[in-house]
Amino acid sequence: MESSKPAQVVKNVVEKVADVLSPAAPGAPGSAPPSLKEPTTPHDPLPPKKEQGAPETRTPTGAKTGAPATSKGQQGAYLTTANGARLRDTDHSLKAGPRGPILLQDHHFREKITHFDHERIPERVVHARGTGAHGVFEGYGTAEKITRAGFLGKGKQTDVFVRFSTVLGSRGSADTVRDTRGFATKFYTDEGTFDLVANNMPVFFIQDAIKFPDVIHAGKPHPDREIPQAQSAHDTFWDFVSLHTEAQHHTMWNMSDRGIPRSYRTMEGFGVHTFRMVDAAGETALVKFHWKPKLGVHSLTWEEAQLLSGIDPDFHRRDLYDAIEAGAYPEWELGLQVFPDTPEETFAGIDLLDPTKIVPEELAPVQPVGRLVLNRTPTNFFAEVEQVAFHLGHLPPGIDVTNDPLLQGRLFSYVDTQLTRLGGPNFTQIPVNRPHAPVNDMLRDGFHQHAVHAGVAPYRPNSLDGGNPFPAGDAEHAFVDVPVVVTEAPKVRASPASFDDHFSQARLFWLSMSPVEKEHIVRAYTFELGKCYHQAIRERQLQCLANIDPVLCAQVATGLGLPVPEPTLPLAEVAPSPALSQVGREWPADGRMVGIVIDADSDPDGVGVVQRAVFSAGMVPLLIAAHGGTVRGMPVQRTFATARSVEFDAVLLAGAPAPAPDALPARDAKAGTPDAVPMDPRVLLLVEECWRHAKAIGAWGAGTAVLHQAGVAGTPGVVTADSGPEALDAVHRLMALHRVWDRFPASVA
Ligand code: HDE
Repeated sequence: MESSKPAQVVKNVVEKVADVLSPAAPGAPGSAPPSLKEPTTPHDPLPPKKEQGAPETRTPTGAKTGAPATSKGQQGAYLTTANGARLRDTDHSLKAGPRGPILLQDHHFREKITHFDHERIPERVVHARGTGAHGVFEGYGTAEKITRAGFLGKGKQTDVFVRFSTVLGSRGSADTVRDTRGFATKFYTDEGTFDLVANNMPVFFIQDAIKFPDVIHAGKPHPDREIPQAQSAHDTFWDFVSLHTEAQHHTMWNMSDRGIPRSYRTMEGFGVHTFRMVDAAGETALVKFHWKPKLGVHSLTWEEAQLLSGIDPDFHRRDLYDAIEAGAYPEWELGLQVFPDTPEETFAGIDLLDPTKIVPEELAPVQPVGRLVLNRTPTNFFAEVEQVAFHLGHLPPGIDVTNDPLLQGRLFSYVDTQLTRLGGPNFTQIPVNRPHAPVNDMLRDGFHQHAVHAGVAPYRPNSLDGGNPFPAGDAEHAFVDVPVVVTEAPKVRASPASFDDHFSQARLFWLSMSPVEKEHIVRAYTFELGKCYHQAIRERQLQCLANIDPVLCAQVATGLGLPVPEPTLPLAEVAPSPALSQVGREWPADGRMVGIVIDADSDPDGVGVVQRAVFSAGMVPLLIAAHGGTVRGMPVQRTFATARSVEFDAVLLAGAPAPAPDALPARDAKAGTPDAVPMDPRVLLLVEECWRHAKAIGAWGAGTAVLHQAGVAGTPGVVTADSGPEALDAVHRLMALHRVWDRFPASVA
């Protein structure tokens, strides 16, 4: 097993192994916590907790290397007011006697309560639920021939902040719902901030920004009873997309496994629109942006996604932070599809301004231009993740927009919404939004102004401030709008005829899927339409499916118990794009979770060897046992009460735990199985679910009995071995394929 990590990551992992595997590690269960003093006098914050194995939690001061210099709060020992006066008491309001009314003069009470009353800001109208991380982008230099953007230069490193999100749910909604995901990146380049505000799907529901309120109103909860939360499985959504058929391609992506990513780390990202790049000589090219995850594209199964919504609604947040804090830094390559900038703005007959269309990678390969590594979690969620503000108009010299009507509308919307959300026009001064390039604008005053601008002449021309600031020219790397010719045309509310094709690429996507992926799509449509109350809406969407593919339509119609409609349009002749399928390739398993079940007789030395091997393969081992604390000196990270299969990417069985006193009633041992011994039913459930979700399972020694009793022994992706390392080796190889695909039924060829 080879680890593909850089030296620093390996170092982190090795240190972590030492920490977590040592029963005497500070804070480990069973060891005496060294600094757990009662909070009566000021003392140093607690060291990071080790109990749960994965995350290295920050100190409460946020004083971790890399925290921005602006970070403050809870640094000192003594409590003060917002103005710095030390306080003697914050637990009692100032009253007229111990039983009397509160006095208006209690300025500390009023400051504390008033600030609290205003702690919440409006959530984003879309993409409210999200998380983020800091990192570094390094250019390869390969894009230098088409753009003068300096951050893409060879070896150039640029700080970044990335925010991932779902679209429809509120800020407190679950991470694993079926939805599109946002993937917005802020590059703090030397030439001004560049925001690549992308999604994990390359197409959008609508072709014109003016339809955005329509599609979002349809997708959000019903206005009368405000349900369902973060779901597209309801009448208003399907009502809209079945009538507004340009949504059908994006809807197909949502119904595919792309709608339920395993992790933010395993998502592709797409700029969706075509952008224009310009080189130093003023030559232009059209491009589409792609993020390619180093770990490959990997999704949850629908049942996992549903279980996680209840068991761990923060699953994607936790996954991102755990991976970064364990040193398994998520990585993506930035790639470009490049097209000649012709007056038609088409490629291979595809209109590059139509955001409901892709250009298959087989026709225009994605060319890598740089690498993104996320290596630092936020110090303060609100300050960074909530307050970050992206905008498509944040463009460095060398990148410009096109006339895609969706892109054009977005250029207006982002700042407009941020003015309300962030309370005024000065939000670029918030630390996470501050450019790293020097700023010398003539914008002044307004709510929440933090700058103390010197000078008297924020206007041009002037002589009082020495004529400053001066406009820059090419030599000073000024941003220049590409002088694209605007054709003489009447002013109209209309779309080009090339935007009329709404079904061919939905069909292309469907035909590009493997049988198991098709099966998942059929089930997703059947589930979602099955949740609609109105039969007319189901029938109308079936009609759309008939125009995409007869097999898809027939399977969904069968599931719904409805007749199969005839297509109303000829089926498009399209060549599949194998690059769209997630099945059939191998990927590194970095940062994935391996559950190891032990019982009261498990051998600590043997289990320790397996734990270290899991770590050195770049993954995180979590010991699961009947109770917390330690088992034969081994620190336990999960118990049968806290563990559920959905948290793990694979499970190893190093024991066959007998029913614990607090277990639910045990199922009778399966008659006729070789090891029909009483077993904790929660372990059987764990194994059964892992099997159902097509995860690799390995066992050795006593653990093999669990396989027999769960009825999965000898089936694909279930490994028995003579030793733990051998079982792990086989399981690790299976994990590279992401799932044991053979286990899924695939009735749709
Ligand atoms: Fe957005 N979008 N969007 N969008 N979008 C917002 O801006 C909008 C679209 C995307 O993590 C809002 O600050 C319009 C496509 C992401 O902070 C808002 C249209 C793509 C995020 C807005 C689109 C996106 C947003 C809400 C149709 C993929 C989260 C809060 C013309 C390429 C950014 C905010 C974050 C957020 C408007 C369509 C991606 C309302 C009008 C297409 C990743 O301004």
